[in-house]
Amino acid sequence: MNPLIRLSQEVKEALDHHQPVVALESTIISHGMPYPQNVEMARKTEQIIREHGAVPATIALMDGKIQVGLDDQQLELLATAPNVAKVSRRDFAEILASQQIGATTVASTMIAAKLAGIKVFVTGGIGGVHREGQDSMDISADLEELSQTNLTVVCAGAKAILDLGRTMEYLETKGVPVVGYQTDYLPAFYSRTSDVALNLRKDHPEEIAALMHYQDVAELKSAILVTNPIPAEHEIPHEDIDQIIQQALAEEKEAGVHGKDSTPFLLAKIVELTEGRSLASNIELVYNNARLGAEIAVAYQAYQ
Ligand code: PSU
Ligand code: MN
Repeated sequence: MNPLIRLSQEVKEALDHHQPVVALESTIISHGMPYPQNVEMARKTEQIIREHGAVPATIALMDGKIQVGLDDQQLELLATAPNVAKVSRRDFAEILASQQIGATTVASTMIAAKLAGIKVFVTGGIGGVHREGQDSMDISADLEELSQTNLTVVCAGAKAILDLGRTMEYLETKGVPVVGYQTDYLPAFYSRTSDVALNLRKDHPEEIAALMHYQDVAELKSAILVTNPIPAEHEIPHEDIDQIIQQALAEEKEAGVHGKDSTPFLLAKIVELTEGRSLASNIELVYNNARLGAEIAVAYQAYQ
């Protein structure tokens, strides 16, 4: 095992016994949701993964180590401490070197999961090409990571704060298979569908496990991105959310927010403008992804 990795007891035992493990990110906890909903979401997500036969491994940087599997105290710290850094690939070494507390994004959680030997990772939404990204060049490092780190990432698509069409073009250029789980169209996070058609649909976790197997054996170095629509009873229709997103983007421009503060700013603004409705949806889609991620990790056991 890589010397920077520090495993919790639960994760260590699971990996030692080749049991299914599902990685979880921590930026969603520290920078994606308010307290105390963030810590409740994190605990319940872990619980859902256990109930579906896998072991959860929430990842963060602390004490100069990559912590894989967090105890209650560490989770609480990530959810409440004001000085938690948002760590993407660029920031990874520096946060370790300076022994700061770092919450991992999709990109950096992928790096950590790969080092720990974990094949499946569950999140809410990935970063992507921001609207007007063709001018600002604000393209999440998540996309580049998906192109170079082979594991399976389960998400609910991408938020409409992003340019979904350009995000998909980028992933196609980089050779990342994007799977619609029981859908032919890219899910748009709060909404079950967008108008972006996908070229790959899978209806069962076993089919995704088979895809993972061939991705491995063919030594394709990119990730597989599984997009899982939010359950219908929790979705927010396009008409409702689009206008809110427009307003959040306008306020961001006015406040002059950019770079790594952009996504957290927009997420918090949308929660505020929807009076919490978006938060409830966000939490439910993570639970839905946790169920699917655990099922995929269990199905992948057939190939280990
Ligand atoms: N999208 C969400 N919720 C999130 C994030 C994205 O709906 O919490 C977080 C994830 O950690 C993702 C990161 O990896 O934001 C992307 O940030 P950036 O756009 O700065 O790369
Ligand atoms: Mn960015």
